[in-house]
Amino acid sequence: MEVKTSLLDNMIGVGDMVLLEPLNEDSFIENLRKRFDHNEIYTYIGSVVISMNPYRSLSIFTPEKVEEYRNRNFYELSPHIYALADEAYRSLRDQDKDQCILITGESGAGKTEASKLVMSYVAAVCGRGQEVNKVKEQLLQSNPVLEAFGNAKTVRNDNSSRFGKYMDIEFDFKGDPLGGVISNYLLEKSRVCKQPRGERNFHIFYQLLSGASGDTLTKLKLDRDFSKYNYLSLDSATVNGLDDAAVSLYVLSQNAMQIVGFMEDEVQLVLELVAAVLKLGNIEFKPESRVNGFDESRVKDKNGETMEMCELLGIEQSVLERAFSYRTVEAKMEKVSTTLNVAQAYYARDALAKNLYSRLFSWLVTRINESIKVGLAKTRHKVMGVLDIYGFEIFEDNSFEQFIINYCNEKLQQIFIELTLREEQEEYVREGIEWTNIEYFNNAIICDLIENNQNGILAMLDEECLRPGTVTDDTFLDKLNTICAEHQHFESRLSKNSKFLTDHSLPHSCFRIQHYAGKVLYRVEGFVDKNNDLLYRDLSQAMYKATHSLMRQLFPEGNPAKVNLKRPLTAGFQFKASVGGLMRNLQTKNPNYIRCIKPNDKKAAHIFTDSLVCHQVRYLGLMENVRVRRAGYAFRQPYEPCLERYKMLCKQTWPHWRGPASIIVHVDVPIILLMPTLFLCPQLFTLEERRRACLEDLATLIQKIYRGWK
Ligand code: AD9
Ligand code: MG
Repeated sequence: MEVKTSLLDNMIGVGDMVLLEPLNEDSFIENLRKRFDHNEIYTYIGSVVISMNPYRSLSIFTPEKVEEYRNRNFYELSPHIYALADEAYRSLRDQDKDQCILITGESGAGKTEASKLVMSYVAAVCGRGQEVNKVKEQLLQSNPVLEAFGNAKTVRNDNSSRFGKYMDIEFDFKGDPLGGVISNYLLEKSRVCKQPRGERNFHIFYQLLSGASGDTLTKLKLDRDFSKYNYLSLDSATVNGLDDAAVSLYVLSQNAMQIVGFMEDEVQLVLELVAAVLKLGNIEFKPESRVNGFDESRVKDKNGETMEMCELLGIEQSVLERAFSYRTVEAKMEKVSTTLNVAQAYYARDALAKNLYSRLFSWLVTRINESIKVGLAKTRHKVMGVLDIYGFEIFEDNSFEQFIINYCNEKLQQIFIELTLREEQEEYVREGIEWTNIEYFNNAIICDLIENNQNGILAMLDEECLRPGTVTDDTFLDKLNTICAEHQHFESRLSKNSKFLTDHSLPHSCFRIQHYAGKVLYRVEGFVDKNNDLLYRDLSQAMYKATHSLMRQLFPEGNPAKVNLKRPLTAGFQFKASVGGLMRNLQTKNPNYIRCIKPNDKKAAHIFTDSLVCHQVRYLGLMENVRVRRAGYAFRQPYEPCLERYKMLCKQTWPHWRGPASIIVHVDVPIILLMPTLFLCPQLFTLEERRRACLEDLATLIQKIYRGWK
């Protein structure tokens, strides 16, 4: 039988880890490897899909494949991401259950590609018609726009998402898409000014310089030569053929912007701001002779970059230059101006570039949402959420950005644990099924270490940022040392004030967290600053004076009529709040999991590194996932839909059964719920096969009757 061979075939390994015999870590990895070697990149653990990154294009994503998986049951065909997408879409359409697709895995494991495959599958199988097709196109084309502005080449991934993205796609009662809403999470804006070795700035900068026409570049006062721009790292700008593709990628993102609904003049405004960021990076400062004993700096406009930037944005050069030389603090009714020295001026310049770019990115998301949002409708929409967030990162040097990214991954792992390991076991106990608990590592303690409102790391960072007096990254670390020293997942050097012994082998100014996915050493340098995310008001006011309409819009706090003395929320606080909101949203939906695994560290096809895969299998908790699934009931359905699906197979239930579904399911039909997993697959397949045969008989009968009528 086709079904059985696809899931049980020994040559290519088993399609569902639940059926693996014997089950241990070695056989698990061996099974993944066997399948990977046979181009079978997908494997199930029950309803969870493990996806191995093939690092090459496979011919399994064709329109024919889409047709093959359409309207088929999850276990009928070989494991495929389409099967998960189909199952989620049909539950949404037919059972009115909101769905979310949770895609996790480390950087480069294939999350973004997986999210695009899910979206394109759903787009292919849901309704047709001019209006519906337009909505689909817009939803799909939002991807290249956001990738151009929010992705970059890193050492881990040539197209690494440097922002988190969650997209709710909304459907009407028939299952036709109506539109969507995108939420974005903290863009890694430090990349705008500085990139780690071997990495690049966001794609758009390179796409624009190499892809735009000479005419466009002249209008934007830009030069095609990357090396002219301080913000574009040179060592990696020409690596891996990425820039060769920049011309076509530029065209692609330009087209995508049009499809998504950007007007021509809006695209121009956006590109002017991208150009302004590059120009900002080239502004230099020189010390001015001391006035009144204070250090001062002046803009050194040796090559006319400042002037050009001011022309692009419609800002008076003297206004911008003044904003780079002074800092005004407003307190109560008083205004105090202090001069900036050269280092402070560079700091202000970079803060402006980072803010400008990240606000532009958020504006793009808002603008896309305006295009794709669903018009007013009285009925409730069905929703499918797709989450594609930056993957877990461990670098040699980890900073605030990695801390935030890894915190987010901890939260996702927590949801996975809650829903697949903890709740599943609790369900068995609730149902009165004999059950021996399966041990697993619950990362709730690490989430708490980071996010606890009283003494979590983020709360302490905020406390330090808001404390009057001299605050430095080291005073923050001191604070962490005294409070976290007892926490088993936290390691740091012994603090002066602390009586707790901690790891003396750690470098200075670092702390280490034992994350669910491994130990990560964080360097505190920049934590306070990045969390504060301050932009001197002089600069926002200067930006607000621009005649460039989008620029003004991005710096509303620069409006002198709206002086707000309240301190802006810290970056950590905002992130924690938005991740909290996201988790609450996800918990209201039926989750579908895709666990992505990276087969090697070389970004290469055909290489499967056991140790690397093993590490991911461990921290993703996949072994525990199989054990729970195996010891329990791999294929489950609530009584009613189960009865509905199979009642045709049984005289007593067909066509009507008026008693409670649970009784008939238990008693009359050899049904899934009572069967232990290992016996279950053949059982399920038999049921499915009998059902299909029954439907075929019915179809033949109808045809006969129809012919008879004719
Ligand atoms: V990160 O956390 O954003 O840095 P992702 O999103 O997990 O990471 P991504 O989807 O960007 O990784 O995949 C990395 C690269 O692997 C892609 O650019 C492709 O070159 C390659 N990849 C991933 N999945 C597939 C696939 N199904 N088929 C072919 C793939 N190539
Ligand atoms: Mg990604």
